Formats: sequence, C-alpha cells, structure tokens
Amino acid sequence: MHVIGERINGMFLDVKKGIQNKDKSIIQKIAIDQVKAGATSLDVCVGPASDKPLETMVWLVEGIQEVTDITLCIDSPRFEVMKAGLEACKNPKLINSSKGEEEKLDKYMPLAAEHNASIIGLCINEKGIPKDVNSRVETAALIAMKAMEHGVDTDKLYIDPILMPANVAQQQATIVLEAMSQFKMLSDPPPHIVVGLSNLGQGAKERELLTRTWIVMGVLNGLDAAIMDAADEEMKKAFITAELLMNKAIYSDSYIKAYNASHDHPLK
Ligand code: THG
Repeated sequence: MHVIGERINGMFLDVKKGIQNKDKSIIQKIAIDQVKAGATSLDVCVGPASDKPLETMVWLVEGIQEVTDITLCIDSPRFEVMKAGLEACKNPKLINSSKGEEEKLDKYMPLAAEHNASIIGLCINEKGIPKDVNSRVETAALIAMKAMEHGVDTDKLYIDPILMPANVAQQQATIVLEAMSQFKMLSDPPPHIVVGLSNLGQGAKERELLTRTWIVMGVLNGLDAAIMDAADEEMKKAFITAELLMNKAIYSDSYIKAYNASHDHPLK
C-alpha cells in the first residue's frame, strides 16, 4: 500500500498553529513521525489555516524537505498554489489533484508531464460527484485517456473514486468498490487507485472500525494507495493482512514485522 500521510493539513489544529506562528518545527515533527510510521508520501495541504495559500504551501514544502526526501503530495484546488508547490519540490512529486473534467485535465496533465510528477484524478465531473458506478467509471476513463494523450505514464496515474461519509451516503461505499474493480482495466499499465480514507468515518461513532473494515474491502477491489494517518497502527495491520491474504506477500508468522522491515524510512 502506498501510504500518503494525511497529517500535514491546515485542518488539524497543531498544523494550523504551526502555520500561523511560522513555527516549522511543529510541521517537521509531524513529517518525521509520519515517515517513521511508514508513510511513503506526505500530503501537504494548507486548508483553511492561511489567507496566503501560495506562500504557505511553499513554506511547508521547504520546511518538510529539510527533514525528509519523501515524495510530497501537493494538495490544493488552486492551480497557482499547485504550480508553486511543485516548483518548490526537489524530490518526487504527486499532484493532488485534478477533477475529471476535460478542461481541468487539459491543464493538469501537461503540468504533471512537465514536472515528471504523479497525479491524482478525482472522479468528479461537471455535475459533481457521480452517484452511480457507470458514471464513476466513465469519469475515470476520461482521466486515463487524458493522461495518455498528454504523455503521463499511467503508472504515474492515481484515480480517486471519492469515498464519502458512510453515515450520510451509505450506498456509496459499495458503489465506490464496484467502480474501483473496473478501473484496473482502463489502461496498461493500470492506474493506481487512491482514496481519502478518513472521509468514510467522518461524524460516525464507530469511525475507526468503519475505516478499518472498508480498507480490507478496498484491497480486495484493487486499492493500492490511501491518504491516511500513517501512525494508525491498527489500520496498517488491517491492510497488511488484507494484502497478505490477497497473496501479495509471502506468509510467515512475523509478516507484519517483515512488511515494516521492508519499508525504509527516507529521513535525512
Ligand atoms: N481525496 C484526495 N485528497 C484528499 C481527500 C480525498 N485530501 C484531503 C482529504 N480528502 C484527506 N485528508 C483528510 C484529513 C483529515 C481528515 C479527513 C481527511 C479529518 N480530520 C478531522 C475530522 O474531520 O474529524 C478534523 C481534524 C482535527 O481537527 O483533528 O477527518 O478524499 N485525493
């Protein structure tokens, strides 16, 4: 599983405080903790924490790069902020994200190609988030087609079917799984599949249980990347076990330890 650490997000109070006080040590500590816990990439999102998102994005990227060379996943809905974030990145980069609209894809795919960046395409079209399996797959197909058209290798493409809170959109959890099982046929090599895992349990009482159960179902349907708290040990054990049972690793009694040992910590 490609674990994209979700914690560097201005939505979290500690990050917001770090941004507002220009205290990079707070951000760097979270980055180090996520990497030590097994993150293979870090989401970087200014969120509502700053009224200067461009400057703040660059400050976050520069601060994080002082402590790790890990892939940074630049998370912004604004093109100028995205561009500035990518330009500040010295290491591998991941664009989070482009909507699955033709006009957006024609802007973001060339940006990915120019920066040799990976890119997340969201299953969101002109009408919003598709509610049924077919329109999610159609949106994913447009994303894959546009990647190929603009010279982005499809092994650098991540498709996000958009996981929604189960307490308000209960049927969507299985619709997402059904759509995902068709994404792998869209290109060769197939696109990766990513979700923001924490969306699923927002506002729900059994949040952790819901998410831990869904990730196992996700692995069965091709999920190979998740935006999540990399320090969530129970979540990690759930997907490591699901991947083992999907025959993606060789069984031994110490398979959890073996998984952790095979994932280096790219810290400076
Ligand atoms: N897809 C893609 N990118 C994404 C998302 C996605 N980026 C943002 C988000 N969704 C993933 N990241 C988070 C980060 C935090 C939370 C949810 C998703 C979260 N935070 C606490 C909450 O709402 O309970 C609030 C934070 C706090 O105050 O502690 O849930 O889907 N491509």
